[in-house]
Amino acid sequence: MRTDTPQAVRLADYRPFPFAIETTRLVFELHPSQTRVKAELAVRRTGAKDEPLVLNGERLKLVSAAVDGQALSANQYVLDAEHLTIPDLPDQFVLTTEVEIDPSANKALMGLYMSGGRFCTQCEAEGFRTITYFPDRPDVLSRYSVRIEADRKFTHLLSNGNLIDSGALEDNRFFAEWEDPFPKPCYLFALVAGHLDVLVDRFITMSGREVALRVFVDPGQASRAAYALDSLKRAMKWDEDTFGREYDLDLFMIVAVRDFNFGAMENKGLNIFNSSLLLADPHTATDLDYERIEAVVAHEYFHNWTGNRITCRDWFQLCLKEGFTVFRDQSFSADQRGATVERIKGVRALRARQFAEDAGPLAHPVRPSSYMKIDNFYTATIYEKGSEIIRMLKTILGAEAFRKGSDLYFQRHDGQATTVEAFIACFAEASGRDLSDFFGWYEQAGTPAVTIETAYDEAAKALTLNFTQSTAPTPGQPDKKALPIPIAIGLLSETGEPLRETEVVLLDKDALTVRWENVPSRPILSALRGFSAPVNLSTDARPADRYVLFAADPDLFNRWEAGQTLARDLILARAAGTPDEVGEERYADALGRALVDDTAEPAFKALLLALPSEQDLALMSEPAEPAALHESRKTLRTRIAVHLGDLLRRLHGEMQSDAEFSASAEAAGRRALRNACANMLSADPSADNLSRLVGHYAVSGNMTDQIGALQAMVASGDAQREIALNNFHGVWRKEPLVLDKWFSVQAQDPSENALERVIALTKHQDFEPTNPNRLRALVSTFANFNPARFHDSRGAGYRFLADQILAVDSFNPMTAARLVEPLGNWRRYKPALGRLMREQLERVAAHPDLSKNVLELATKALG
Ligand code: B3K
Ligand code: ZN
Repeated sequence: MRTDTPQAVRLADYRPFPFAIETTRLVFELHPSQTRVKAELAVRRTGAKDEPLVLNGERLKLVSAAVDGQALSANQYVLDAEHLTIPDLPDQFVLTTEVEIDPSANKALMGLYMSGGRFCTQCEAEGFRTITYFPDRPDVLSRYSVRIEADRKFTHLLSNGNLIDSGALEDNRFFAEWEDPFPKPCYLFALVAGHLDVLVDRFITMSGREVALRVFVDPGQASRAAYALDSLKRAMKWDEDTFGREYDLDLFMIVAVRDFNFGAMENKGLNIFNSSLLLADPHTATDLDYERIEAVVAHEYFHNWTGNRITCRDWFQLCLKEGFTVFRDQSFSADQRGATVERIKGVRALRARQFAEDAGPLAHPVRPSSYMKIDNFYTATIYEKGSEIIRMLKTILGAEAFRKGSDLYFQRHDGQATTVEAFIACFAEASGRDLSDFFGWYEQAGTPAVTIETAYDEAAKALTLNFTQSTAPTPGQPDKKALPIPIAIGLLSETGEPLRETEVVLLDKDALTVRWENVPSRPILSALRGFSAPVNLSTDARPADRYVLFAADPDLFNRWEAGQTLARDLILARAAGTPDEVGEERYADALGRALVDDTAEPAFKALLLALPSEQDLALMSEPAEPAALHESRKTLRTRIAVHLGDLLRRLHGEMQSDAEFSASAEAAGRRALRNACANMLSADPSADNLSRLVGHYAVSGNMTDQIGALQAMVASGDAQREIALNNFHGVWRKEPLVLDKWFSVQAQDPSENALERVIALTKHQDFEPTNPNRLRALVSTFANFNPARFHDSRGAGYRFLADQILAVDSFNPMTAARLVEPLGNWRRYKPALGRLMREQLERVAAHPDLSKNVLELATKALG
């Protein structure tokens, strides 16, 4: 076990930095293993006279340091592994430092590193300190000018802001000079140097300014950036129309890189993207890829205002930029692709990731109050629950007051590093409402449980609704208070006619009773419409009521939700040994009726066909028994596949389009429904169905169809799948992004020997553990999306994951830490499994050279 217990950072300890860095001049002499970085900082004292200047710096070789041109001798500063400290400084001075770094050895992919022969950077949250000595904290804003010198073999040398000069140097080298007029924190600094192709376009802003748009990709890949570029232009326009936000520089650049720890990064004027979230064409990308590209391009662009122009005072305020920006990208996607379908997908992801986090040992508030490694706090809670909070704010205030509040925020805090309190204060002021209770959503972890009980008074034609809320304790927060929960409710008659339009009830105490008059007949409650709050709702509805909602609720989110709840209860009942066969038939019938409803879109029907995932089911049953849940869910799938076989086959045929590929939401919806039918049919592996899947694979003219067929074939367990898998590998082995899919499809193999397959794949020549995409495609997919096989009764799945965590931690701690989560919820599983999970967590935690990242999560998970 490590002996140096890492120190926690606490919100309560925040102190402003005692110096301002007015300008930052950086000169990079790029070299794969010996890059020189010269920094010239114009510093002004803003704090007390006797404060030393403490700069962060890690893995840097200090070559020289000088103040106002006078070289510092060794006794004039203190150097340790993480800081450069200089005492006795004047009130205003210029500090110059020169360091040497080794980008080629950087496999952690933080700071300056190399990917596919090019240089690139990732600084958020604390990567800049591995580039040069600097106050690496988001509240130190500085104006940057950057000079890059590199070998002529590169075509482009890029940094933030505007290109102001470039030219040739001796020794076959050249340079570029960049200037960013907007003060920024160092986490938004970026540099790219490489041999790149570029896709060029322009955008005219709402005030008539022309912005040059550039997307840089690997040579020969420019046409695959077209969708990203189109998404960018739509996002720029949308932000002007919806939030009044105009782009500010004359140039906006995006660069795609293959080795990246997460999705993308919003560096000022120079976004850097994981190539999986940028490159797309119909042959290699699925509709899901297209959808994510659109959303992430928008997300990073939206950060220009929510994150860059207004940034965070400290990393505890991370949700200030992330929650709001996720809300903005979700609203954009809803406008582009349809609100209901996007909301259902959003809620599915929220429940699978954030509700799971909130229910386990890693639960934390949207604004946490302490951390060891901030890298570990880029969580579903900060992002997705952070977005849900903004959504509720809008629901509670109404669209107009919400917009007034956001206008005030942009106007008041432009150019600042600020806090969540300051943000909420703008909405309180603009709406004239007291939002102090609302702030509880940021400070309290855990998913509230809401109950609604109804009583209908036939004689008085009145309905009484009794609401309660409670939140279970989470680590460090034993007592919970009531939060203001907006609950959107409508009423239907027993025959499915609307009885009362949607109304938002604000449940802001532990219990609340509401009485509605003039309700003509016994109503059916449609509550939490559109998932108006991130809570777990239970009501006194009977299954019969849910069938009415499933068939007729005008709120399509709740129509879907009713189907999910019915399916969930049937699967849980069977897993508990009390199957309801009549109920299962009834459900299949109702599903069949929903699938032939001509008014519903194919994309919506595809969502109706997807049963609750095994992970969601595990969250709903304690202790969870993944094997039983898997079997029970499979039984219901088979029943549906048999019962609705003719209909599914018919839809599968009808949804096939031979027309030219379109990336539109409508066309994607048809493909989604076709794939959903194929997937359901794979649960009934009759000769007819299996040959249908083979045919689906053979005729697929785009990656969505191809991967849909391959997934269904793998799910069927039939021997033909090996032929298809081999064929797929042969065709795509030179396309890294497609090969990732090949790994991930196999990681989801439901058959008994899936773990052996996955272990064998870690020895495959195409498995590259240093590439986060490839690693995630195999290892994370297996641990997160193949619960029946990951939770192997002998603990072999857990042992495999622990081995992977330790191996990856030796070179990339941030990515290793992201693998810990599937072991984290060990308390929720049946004791025989929970013990084995715990054992592996203990083994990880006891490793002598563990990173702080993994140590923090493993220790918290062990509790
Ligand atoms: N802000 C980055 C995330 C950085 C993650 C650092 N561990 C991307 C985003 O959320 O837009
Ligand atoms: Zn973000």
